[in-house]
Amino acid sequence: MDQYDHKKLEEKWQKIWEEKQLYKTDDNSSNPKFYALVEFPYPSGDGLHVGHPRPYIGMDIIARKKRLEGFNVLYPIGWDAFGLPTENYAIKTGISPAEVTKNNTDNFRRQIKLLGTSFDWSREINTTDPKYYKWTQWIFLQLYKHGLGYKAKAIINWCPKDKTGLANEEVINGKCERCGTAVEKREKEQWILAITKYAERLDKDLDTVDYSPQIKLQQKNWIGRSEGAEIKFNIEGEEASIIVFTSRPETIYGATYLVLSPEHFFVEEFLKRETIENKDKVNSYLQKSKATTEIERTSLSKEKTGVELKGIKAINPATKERIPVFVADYVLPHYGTGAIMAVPAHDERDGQFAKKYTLPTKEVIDGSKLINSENFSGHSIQEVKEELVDLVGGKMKTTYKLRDWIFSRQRYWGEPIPIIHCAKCGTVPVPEKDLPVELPEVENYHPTDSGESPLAVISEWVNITCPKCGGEAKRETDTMPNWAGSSWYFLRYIDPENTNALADPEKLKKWMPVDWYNGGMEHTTLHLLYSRFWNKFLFDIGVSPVNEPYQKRTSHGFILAPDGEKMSKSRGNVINPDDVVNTFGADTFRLYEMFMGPFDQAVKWSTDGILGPRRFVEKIWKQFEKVNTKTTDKETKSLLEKTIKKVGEDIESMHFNTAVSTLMILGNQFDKVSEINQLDFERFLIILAPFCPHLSEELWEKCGHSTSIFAEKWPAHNPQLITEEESNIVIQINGKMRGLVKMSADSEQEAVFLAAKGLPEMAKWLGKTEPKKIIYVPGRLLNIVI
Ligand code: ANZ
Ligand code: ZN
Repeated sequence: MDQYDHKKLEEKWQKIWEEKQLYKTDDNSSNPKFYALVEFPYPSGDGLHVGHPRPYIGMDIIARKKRLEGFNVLYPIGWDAFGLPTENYAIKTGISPAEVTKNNTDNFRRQIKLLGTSFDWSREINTTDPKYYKWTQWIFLQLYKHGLGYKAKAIINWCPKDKTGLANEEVINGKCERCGTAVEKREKEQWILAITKYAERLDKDLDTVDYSPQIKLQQKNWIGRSEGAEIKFNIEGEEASIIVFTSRPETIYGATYLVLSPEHFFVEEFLKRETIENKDKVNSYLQKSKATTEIERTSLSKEKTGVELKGIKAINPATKERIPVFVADYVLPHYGTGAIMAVPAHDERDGQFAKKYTLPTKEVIDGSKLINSENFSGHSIQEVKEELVDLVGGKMKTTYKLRDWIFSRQRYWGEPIPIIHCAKCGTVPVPEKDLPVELPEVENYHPTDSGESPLAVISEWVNITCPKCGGEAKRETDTMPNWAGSSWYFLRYIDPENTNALADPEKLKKWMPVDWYNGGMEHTTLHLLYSRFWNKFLFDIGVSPVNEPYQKRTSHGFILAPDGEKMSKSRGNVINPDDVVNTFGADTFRLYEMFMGPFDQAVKWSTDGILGPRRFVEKIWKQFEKVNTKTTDKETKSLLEKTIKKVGEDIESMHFNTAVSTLMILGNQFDKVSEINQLDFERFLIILAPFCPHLSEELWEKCGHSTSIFAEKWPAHNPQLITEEESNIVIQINGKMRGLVKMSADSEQEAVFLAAKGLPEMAKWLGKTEPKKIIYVPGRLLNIVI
């Protein structure tokens, strides 16, 4: 037999698969559908590193198994190609981002193909392609027309170096995630999407999907649903009042002071007054708190600061007591009403604050009962909560932490927002027939010095006639954030060439929802939330056929560099998959990536670690010489059945590492025997095929087949041939030991009872009467009560 030559063999099969279009999805197949999705990559100039393929290989294994099980599988890929790195490169070099993107995607495509992945490349999409972003713009227009897109002044994080607004998650410890410059706050007119209108559904509908518990929790925390009440506190001797939001209205008898956020409108009102004792102190406090980040403000460990608004008192509507009013930055402007009733006995932050400023603390809750609360004392919280809110004239209210989505950037490399500003007609949407609004060529990709997109200086692009009145008008020059294109891409894969609609409704109905979506841990908050929001909106307007886009969502861990750090060009610790595949082959690479550790956890790359998988592949290659028509011995046969069962289960639960080790154990067993029956070996090849598709195809061919192994059926295991570890199970009658049966430790109660009945010494107890009760300790003891 030939030497194992991974290069020859992998090139051969990749060519055959491409020629036969083996992974091209047939929309007309009547087999049950399975839509497998991975997060499409951002094609950076650095190319793929070995961390990128981990999710592609994992989902590839699932997709291949599903095909073997008879599903019609859709497994697509494309490019999420708008974004800053390409743009910054264009600013530096003057090369257009479109050209850079083309080169980068060519390189990524070549690399991904080398790995023997089973993507349907005929459906490849690119978010920067005008044929694609036409529909991103179209969705924006629908949002706008339904009142969910609006322009407003917003405080944004501003990077003075990149000259761009940053999303909160792009600010790391107060610095720009990309360039490390200290981030400033700026007020700017921004396009905003009203995602908060969907907060309730985004929270509640998590009950209808199969996401890992951790991902659900992340979504829930980000949405931040909180049930509570809004309660009005009057200011003594004035018309003015302050409304607070509390999640613990039952503690109102312990509310000994109020706190306003520095941004609260009443603070400004207050400072307008003629006579204020401590105006300067309040003013200087407001100045100081402006410089503090939100994270510092909410941190429990940070010392609480604040200042009293001297000269006014609020009235606690329950106790009727006069209580002081403070401004303190631990209260945030955009949550609840931006004002709280402080209950130092039961809220930690209030407690710290009260201690520092020696404010009264009053306990009003003991366990789940109220105390020191007049008529309500002695009652349980649940009993009186709503009645109490009623009594003080408040109302029950559900609040969300989620904020509306700031949707503009003042940059070049993004989808132009399809809006026209007319002096006479105001804001006019670009007519749908004029979509896409294409990005024009520019000389210079740098934002203007006043912080506008470079589009703003191309007068022949900006100046346009108003589609409504024909008068002079200007185009919007803001572009969309890089979250836009990925908020609906799963719909486009279903019908990527469609020019009349974002996708054909019949095809959407056939393929949606995505059956299984796997992606990075870092995208399980925002991307997941944004795309669920867009899909829900599209569902509401009759475009998407489903309320939730993803039936199942899992995530994978990063692959770290051998030094334990994140791989990055600047650290010089990147491992390029091209080199690994060149030396060891794609099959070995795939096996190693799945074998190196639990799929959902971070693992370090180790070039030594890949030797084991390589030896396994070579071993299997040689074992073909033992294949013949004789019967496989009992022990090997039993292990094969076990392996088929375990590998199937492990793939379904993404326990790829234990699936690989199970395959390796079988490989060792094959080594010990002198012959393997061909049919048994073929069943083994089929379960190996999702992991090592090239090797399996080649050996399958050597077994005499002329069609692809992927046209086969996933084998069923034979449970009767699985000999488990046997154990002695004690049989008791009414608690006394009367016999022993030797059986598999995972036998069911029914089987053990039957075996016990078969023991001759049991006849006198179990002969005629039915037992009253049977108690079974699996694998150890069966107590029959008669
Ligand atoms: C009285 C109280 C007593 C509170 C108690 C808590 C415990 P969650 O549950 O996260 O929704 N709060 C309200 N608005 C705030 C704001 N803008 N900035 C900072 N804190 C604010 O939190 C709701 C609780 O957080 C509210 O209930 C309020 O304090 C505080 F034993 O009111 B509570
Ligand atoms: Zn007009």
